[in-house]
Amino acid sequence: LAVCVWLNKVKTGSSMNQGFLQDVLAGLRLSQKALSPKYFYDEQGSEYFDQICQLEEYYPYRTELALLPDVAQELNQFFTQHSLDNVQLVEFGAGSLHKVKPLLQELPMVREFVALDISGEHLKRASADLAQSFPQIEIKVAQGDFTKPIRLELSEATSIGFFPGSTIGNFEPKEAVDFLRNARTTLGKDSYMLLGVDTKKDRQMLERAYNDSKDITAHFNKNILARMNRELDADFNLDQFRHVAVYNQKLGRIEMHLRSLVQQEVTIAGEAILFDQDETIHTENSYKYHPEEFEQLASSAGWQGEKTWLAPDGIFAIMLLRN
Ligand code: AVJ
Repeated sequence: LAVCVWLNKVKTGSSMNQGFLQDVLAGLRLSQKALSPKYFYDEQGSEYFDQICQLEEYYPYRTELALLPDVAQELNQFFTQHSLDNVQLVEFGAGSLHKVKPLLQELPMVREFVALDISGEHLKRASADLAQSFPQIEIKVAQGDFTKPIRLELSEATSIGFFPGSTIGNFEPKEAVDFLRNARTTLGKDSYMLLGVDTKKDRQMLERAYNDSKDITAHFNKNILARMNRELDADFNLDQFRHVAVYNQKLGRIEMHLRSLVQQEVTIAGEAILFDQDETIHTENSYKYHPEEFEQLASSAGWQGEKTWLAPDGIFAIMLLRN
């Protein structure tokens, strides 16, 4: 199999846990307790996320996936017109690698695929499967945290970044600009970026997507507590916390929290953390953008809007940016 597991960026288990513990303690000492959503994605969390993607309420996954074959065909025309015959595709937060398949199927000029994800084992498994479907493409996977500036040793080929799923919405808008600016440097001149952006829409549809009837999203959210128990010698009682997801219309974001149902004390690696009754840990923001609003944000990071594909009723957008 043509998978090169490209693990030069991997931190060892212990230093990874060090960062996790430090971030957790810093986050839980804040007056509004907060944890980074990147910590959702251990093995268990990545699996919950895959289950979320199969939920009827969670429209972003299937809506984006349904757009991708058309996007891929038009990209093929675009690259052909611009005589780009040697392209490398770089995916950020690649996860289970479902989204890249419709692209690779239509884009013969893509010779190399580089995939980055924070959940290394999950990615490694998915890439073995991808390599079987696309034996002609060189596949490189790396475990990496793209919330920090990253440096990839890319080839001279034209690069196209791929950041699907509206994961860009997990960043604060300012951080999203930083990410896009870094990506522009990483991908190099004459590069492109293809992004999935979840759009602003009515509250009901948004809140339903994050409060599913099977409670999978609640399990996904609470997994961050379970993970602290597993990895940081913490003693969270998951039954004493409740999953909360609300649309903050003023800020244009879904907020996920874990609300303490009682006053309680939790110990993490020997440190006591106090919770008042109803106090929350803020675990995720998922920003929603009007396509024009996002184009504006991208342009402040030096990217130019090239084309936008909108799903029916404008419920999701895929945007092509040009460096
Ligand atoms: C992976 C960031 C796209 O924000 O919708 C799904 C994560 N959180 N349900 C999102 C998520 C709760 C998801 N992203």
